[in-house]
Amino acid sequence: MHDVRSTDPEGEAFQTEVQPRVHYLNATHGIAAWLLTKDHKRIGLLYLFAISVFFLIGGVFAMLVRLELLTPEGDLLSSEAYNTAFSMHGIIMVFFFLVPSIPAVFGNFFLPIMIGAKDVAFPKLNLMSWYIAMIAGFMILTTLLMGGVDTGWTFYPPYSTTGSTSNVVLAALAIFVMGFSSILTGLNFIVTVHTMRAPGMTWGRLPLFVWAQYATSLIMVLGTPVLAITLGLVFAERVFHFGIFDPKLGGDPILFQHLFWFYSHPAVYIMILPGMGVISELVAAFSRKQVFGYNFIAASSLAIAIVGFLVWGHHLFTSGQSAYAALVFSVLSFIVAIPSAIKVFNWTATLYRGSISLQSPMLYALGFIGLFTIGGLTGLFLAALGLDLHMQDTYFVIAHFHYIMVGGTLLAYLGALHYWWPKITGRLYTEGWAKVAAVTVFVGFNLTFFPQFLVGYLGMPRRYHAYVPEFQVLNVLSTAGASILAIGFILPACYLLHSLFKGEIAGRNPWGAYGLEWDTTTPPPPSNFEVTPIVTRPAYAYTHADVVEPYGGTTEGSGESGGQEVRSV
Ligand code: HEM
Ligand SMILES: [Cu+2]
Repeated sequence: MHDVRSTDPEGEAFQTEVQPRVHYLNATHGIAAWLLTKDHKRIGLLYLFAISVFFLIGGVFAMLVRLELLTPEGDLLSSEAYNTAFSMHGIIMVFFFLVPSIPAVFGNFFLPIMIGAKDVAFPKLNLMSWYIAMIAGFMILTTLLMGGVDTGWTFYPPYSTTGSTSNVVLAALAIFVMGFSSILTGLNFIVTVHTMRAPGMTWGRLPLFVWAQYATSLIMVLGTPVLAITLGLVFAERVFHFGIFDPKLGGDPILFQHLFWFYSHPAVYIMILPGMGVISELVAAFSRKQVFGYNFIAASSLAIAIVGFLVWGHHLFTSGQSAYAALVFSVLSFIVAIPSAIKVFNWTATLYRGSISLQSPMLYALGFIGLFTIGGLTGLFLAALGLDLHMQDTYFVIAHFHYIMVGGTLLAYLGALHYWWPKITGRLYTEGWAKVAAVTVFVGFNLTFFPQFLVGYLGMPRRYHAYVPEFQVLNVLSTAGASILAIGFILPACYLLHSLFKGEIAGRNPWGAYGLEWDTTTPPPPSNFEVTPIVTRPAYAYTHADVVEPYGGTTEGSGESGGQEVRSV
């Protein structure tokens, strides 16, 4: 990361500036100081550590699934073990990695800084959320050691309530508990954005990452309780034999699907919206431009949060629901794509005639835009009733959601990690390796998942551990891609760890980017700012020159006067 953008003398000064003697990393020492911290930045790092472990475990299960599918016969794993492998992969990746990923790590670390606050509104509750997540994590790991569950991440009854093993009970409870962590984090962010903004940080000046976090938090608070209740009902039926979902007991299994997807469709937006927020930051910073259509991007986050609650029935097209309901859900699903498309068009318009620099975070952002578009468009294929009848429960669906959840959210997560790493750790990483990793991830990802669109369209069902030999070529390509993808994840783990100990010292604003997080020192002081910033301009007030002026005027005594003047962009 030697080719920093800023050519402005002040920008250079940001680079060479010595780091503050006391910052959040060295303010207090010892394990207890970390485990009892109320500092949102340290809590963000606690989450980073925890979800990295979950990502690793989820990844091992993914590799098991892919290795089994290398050959048409079910040879590596028994069918039961295979069912457990894909179920634990899905459960861990969705509930223990993707849902918390960007909000709990980067939301926690940066949301307060980006609005000029000293912390979140409820710091103790924030720490409690982490502990709740860890209790849930411990429960799911216990489930794993007891043999795991084989219901799929969707827990459909009656199999989950009468078949399977009793591990279902603990797994459902783990997700129930995890939900509380999500709800409390969402609540904390909502109150923080409402009450803790610095002077001058009006709603219209909020960075788009903050808008995205805010919309996500609304879904977390409104949607998660439904999932908790649903899994609570599974628990009640399994343990007390209440007839809720099992037809033998007088229940209705379709009721479960309605309740589950009433949360889980909005939950897919919990997973993608924060990523979209990251991309807005990256596109602006690395095109050196005001984001095109700021208001539309901000409003589309809210629109997604609202309309996302109205489309759950598209997961039930083949469940026997009435044709009229299916029609309505199909139309609404097409509508929910509009706000996503608005974002894609606005990012593209921001790139247009921007002064683009292809540094590693930007590579992830560009990857996101392309892959998310493919994921979204194939979602529309599935939202079309006739096509979905053909493709329901095939690998096409697997490819669709991985293009969004891996090609989208995970790329955004990696982009965020690379963009904010110098600010978080105070160290630079090797940009050359970072670029190699970004390209490796992109190539590996496409090789893994593109063949799955084809094999799914040809009719390969999901969740089977053996398949007809005609499908082998595409499956071998997919497994080869997964191996490349794995290298793409191991690389950042290596050079980021190296950077942690040996990396060059990072200045205040290594990218020459806009935003309060780049105004404060690196790493930030325990209370984020020495002096409360006063915000005088809109977000992303990039000028055409490579000049970076502080966003908030009075963050620091570094003597710039530029920060005070109001610029209209
Ligand atoms: C453009 C907006 C989108 C549309 C129209 C759409 C449409 C659909 C439809 C109709 C299905 C059901 C397919 C079937 O089971 O036959 C589906 C499945 C799925 N989608 Fe999307 N989707 C969209 C965006 C997303 C996003 C943003 C995510 C995740 C972040 C996502 C994740 C999933 C998942 C996980 C499934 C499969 C669930 C399962 O059966 O295990 N989708 N999508
Ligand atoms: Cu859905």
